[in-house]
Amino acid sequence: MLNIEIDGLKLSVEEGISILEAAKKANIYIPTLCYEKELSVYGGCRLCVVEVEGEELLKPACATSVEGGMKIKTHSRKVRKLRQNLFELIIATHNIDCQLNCLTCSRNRSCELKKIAEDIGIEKVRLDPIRGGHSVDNSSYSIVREPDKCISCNRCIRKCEEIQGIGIFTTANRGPDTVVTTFKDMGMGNVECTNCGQCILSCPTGALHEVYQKEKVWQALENENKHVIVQTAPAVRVAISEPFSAKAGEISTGQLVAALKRLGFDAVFDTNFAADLTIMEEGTELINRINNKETLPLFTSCSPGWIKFIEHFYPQYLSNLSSAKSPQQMFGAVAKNYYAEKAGIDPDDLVVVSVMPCTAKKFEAKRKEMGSDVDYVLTTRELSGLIKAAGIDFLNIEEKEYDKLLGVSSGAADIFGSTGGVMEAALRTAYELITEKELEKIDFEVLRGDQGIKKASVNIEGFELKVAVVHGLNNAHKIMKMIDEGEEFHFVEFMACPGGCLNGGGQPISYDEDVVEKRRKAIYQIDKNKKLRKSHENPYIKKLYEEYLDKPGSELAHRLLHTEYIK
Ligand code: HC1
Repeated sequence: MLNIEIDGLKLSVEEGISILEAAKKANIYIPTLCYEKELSVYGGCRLCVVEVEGEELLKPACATSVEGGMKIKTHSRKVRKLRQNLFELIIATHNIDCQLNCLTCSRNRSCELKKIAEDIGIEKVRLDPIRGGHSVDNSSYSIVREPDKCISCNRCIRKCEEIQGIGIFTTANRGPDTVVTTFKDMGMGNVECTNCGQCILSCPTGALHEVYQKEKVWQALENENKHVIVQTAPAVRVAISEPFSAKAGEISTGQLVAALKRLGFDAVFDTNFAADLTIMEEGTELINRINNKETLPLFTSCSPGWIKFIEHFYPQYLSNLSSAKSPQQMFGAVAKNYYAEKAGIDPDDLVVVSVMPCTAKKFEAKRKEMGSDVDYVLTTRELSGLIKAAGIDFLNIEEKEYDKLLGVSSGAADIFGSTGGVMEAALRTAYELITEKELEKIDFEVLRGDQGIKKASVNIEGFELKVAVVHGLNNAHKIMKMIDEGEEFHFVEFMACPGGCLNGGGQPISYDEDVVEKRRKAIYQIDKNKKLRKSHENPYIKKLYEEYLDKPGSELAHRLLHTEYIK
């Protein structure tokens, strides 16, 4: 341990950590725009400069390691002046129109520039803008890029490369003309982007945001000739209250349903119902593949970012993907067929809206393999905008329950929202379907938590089922290498986003570093609180098979609920 002093506080800190980390441990705030805990240190914005006694030049706190005896000042006059000057330069290379267009910017409530301007006491920006005029990149179904709002903090570049193992972003030009772009400026829709939206979560400004479908949903709700229904993904219920100033990890299922009803949806259903259905179809596929000695390992197919990733980088493994559509798309197919028939609605008059924590779901709904079963996809963030626009007091609204037919789900479906959840849900069902015995311990702790690759072996009547759980696409590269080198698995769960959908690119932007862990705890709590915890015990799933689909893997189930991905 090293003894240092920060702002007069005597501290004992570990060797090798940065001044920024040491200050953080002592609850001393140092502003920064380019630093992000899980990314490599870039040291580009320089806002974290501090004064170290005996050194003439100020030091970037993120890129300077602590040394024994250091005496550091984080907000001396010299530091404050330089920070303000640096900030003005950053603002000048940011589209200055943000002074005019702030009201309409996607990040007007969560802009890090605005926060830092206040934190460091900026009263006036004295410099004229140095650049602007880059066109908006609208080439993607999921993500919009507005280069004039980019401050070249490099976080999206590092996130995409280091965490997701892809690297679609690069910088072009030099000096004040530096701009973040894609290969040959081709646009995000034309490069190997998986639409995961992790870059949006890292962007400190409004330079990256989802493709909005809010207006289309308002129009559908206002059209009296349309019957508009909505489904909500597992991870939305533990994050939707955050934009209403609730702390992270609140369970808001009842408020979510009530707000959607107040917005005017004709029925409020749950993607979780379709998650239970996915388990029935995917579980059956796994059992068949093992029994018939077909292609293994089976890969889960519900994360559309992962699907795009395997299409781009490992097309030779496409036949390993489960043919089961994702719960979002299964819901759409069941709604446009079974629900429409039961409710006596012409499918052409039925509008299916999804609320997803995910930007890639917008792309998934537009894939030609999916038909037009899901009409519009809103992110959790977009839905919070609709609720605010409707003047709903979200935190105090009286809770409501999902509509029954496609709204009842098991706890196994809830945990789909976390990495490891799909596998745990599948094992709860597969074990009981194969053995016809009750699974005594239904919590598979070994599959939970945020380790990048988790492996387990489950004994099912003498058969050792080897499974793995992977999240974050850089980890997907790693396990694909392990599989290439001959490591044996029967079933692998992949989620594109680190942490799973809880941390999807469409979730509220949070400054709480533990936000994913808090959301995860909440989602496992929902599962624990439920009586119904296994997909195959869901009475409405049984009813769907009895009344309509016949049995898992039936001809009709295949026509509606399965697909094929061809490169
Ligand atoms: Fe997900 Fe899924 S869990 S992919 O992460 O399988 O988005 O929440 O909706 O479809 O159910 C996302 C979450 C979600 C699907 C389910």
